[in-house]
Amino acid sequence: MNNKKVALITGATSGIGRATAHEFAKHGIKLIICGRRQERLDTVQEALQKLTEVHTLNFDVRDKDAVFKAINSLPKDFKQIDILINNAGNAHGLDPIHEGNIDDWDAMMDINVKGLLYVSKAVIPQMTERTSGHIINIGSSAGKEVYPKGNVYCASKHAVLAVTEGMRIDLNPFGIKVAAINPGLVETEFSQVRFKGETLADNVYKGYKALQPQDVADVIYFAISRPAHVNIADVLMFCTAQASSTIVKKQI
Ligand code: NDP
Ligand code: 8X3
Repeated sequence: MNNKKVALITGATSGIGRATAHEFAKHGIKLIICGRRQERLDTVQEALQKLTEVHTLNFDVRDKDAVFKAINSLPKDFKQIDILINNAGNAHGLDPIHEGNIDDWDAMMDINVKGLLYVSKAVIPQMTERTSGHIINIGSSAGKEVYPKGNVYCASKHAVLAVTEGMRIDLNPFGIKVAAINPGLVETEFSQVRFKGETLADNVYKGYKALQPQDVADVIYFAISRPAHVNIADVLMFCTAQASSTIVKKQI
């Protein structure tokens, strides 16, 4: 009999999600890795299948039908999801509200909030049925405070925190753990996406040591490896150089 836990990680093709997949694989957790870039999924799968069993799912979290189709298509060995890491997301743009781009707003609300809800809706019923499971939503320090030009991204991450708290309350009768892990600046492809590949993105992590994806993966693994009676409900983590969204000590 195979007793290994199964984790589904969204946004596993890059950054925090990919580092988490690596960390979980080291500990023998079976993985369902998700993202839109199939070649990246294949690369991660190839790297990790020496350590654990890995299944890939390619879908856009914005596409409700694709989310359900993908998760319902899981083979028998991966059907029981014990751990859900809702990580897929990004910032799109950094503009004052009166100059914001509506397509950017749609992307952030559709991916960071609605996408997280769709994936959760597809996974939660089997957790309530089994009365067990662990859901970790990747929020942000931007879900705890609003910074200049952060407006809609901050709103999306405040929503992630509200949804997390709502899940924790509603899933309490089922013994399901729900948590939010909220990092500050993490050096990933995040700024490339936010600034659409502009050179501005190159400077975001310069002059200080930002959190690395592995730092966040370490905390996620710590959270999921606690004893059954312990739920790490909410974590705010910064690099040492960062005190708040707007205060970062940089070498000039
Ligand atoms: P990356 O850009 O490196 O990774 C984002 C991941 O999300 C990719 O794997 C991407 O996969 C996936 N993704 C994005 N859009 C979609 C979509 N529409 N459908 C499916 N998957 C999608 O960024 P990070 O690792 O930094 O970001 C991960 C999470 O961490 C996000 O929720 C972000 O808001 C949060 N966060 C990041 C911080 C930072 O400073 N970097 C700080 C705090 C929180 P693909 O493109 O293949 O679909
Ligand atoms: C990512 C961190 O400060 O760019 O969520 O919003 S920040």
